[in-house]
Amino acid sequence: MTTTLNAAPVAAQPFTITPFARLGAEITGLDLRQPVNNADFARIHQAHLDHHVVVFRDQKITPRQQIDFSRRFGPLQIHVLKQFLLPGHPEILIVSNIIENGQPIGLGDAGKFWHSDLSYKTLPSLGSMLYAQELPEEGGDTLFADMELAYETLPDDLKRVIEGRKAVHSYTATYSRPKFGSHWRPQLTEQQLAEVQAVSHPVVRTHPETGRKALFVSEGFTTHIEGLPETESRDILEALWAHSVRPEHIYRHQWQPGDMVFWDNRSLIHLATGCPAHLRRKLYRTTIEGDAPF
Ligand code: AKG
Repeated sequence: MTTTLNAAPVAAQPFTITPFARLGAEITGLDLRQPVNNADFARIHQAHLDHHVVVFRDQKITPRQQIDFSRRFGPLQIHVLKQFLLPGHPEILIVSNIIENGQPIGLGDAGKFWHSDLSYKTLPSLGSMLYAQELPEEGGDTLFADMELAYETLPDDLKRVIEGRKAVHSYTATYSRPKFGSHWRPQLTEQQLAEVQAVSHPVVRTHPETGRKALFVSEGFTTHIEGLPETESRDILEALWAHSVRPEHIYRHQWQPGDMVFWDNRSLIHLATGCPAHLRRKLYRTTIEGDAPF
């Protein structure tokens, strides 16, 4: 005789989703240390699609729990800068300005330019989860710009010129930009360089889940629009970047202890505003793989 052990059903959690004024929503009353049942997961997934950024408040999770929860949205991507991965948990990238024993403990300038995570990969990221570990008393905000709204409100002449075009995204293009200074990022090995070959993606992408169109270019990683003379490509990209980050497209996240922010890299770009160098800031990022943009 065989006995079947029925797993106990996972209890629902009575959490609340409260939209922000312009973009984004916060989720309160959800404890990510506890299992999240399928119905609750579906609500979170929908909130992410509807609001583009969701802020899970008051979390007290371990790296393992962050990884497991992130994985429910898709496979995780491992950052090319292996020296900044959390020991024992390579799925977590440490984002930090902290220097210990003369060495940075994490990626100090993640987000110095507007960007969409891993847009320089063939399969750019679906979304990223950034979980606060140590927050400065001053500064350290993260800005998010709505690239669907940016596309919708783009003047018709710009829409016409980018229609059907592709642009090149490169991880290393930013290395040569004077704004970064001379020592902001470590040299890449041959193997690391091979992992980040430039790719091209549509300038306007269609969200694979909602069908909505968004601009998919950023100051951080887009180098040029294919098939246009260099100066025209530069002028158009600068016009697109300026339009994307108009104040009415932006949500400013002011971090609170326990925040984990989950944004959609298919519909947003983001920027770290930075904080005074003497203040410590540390966050853990998981990055979820998405589809090839179309
Ligand atoms: C990233 O992880 O891609 C960032 O841009 C970090 C944002 C932040 O540190 O506020």
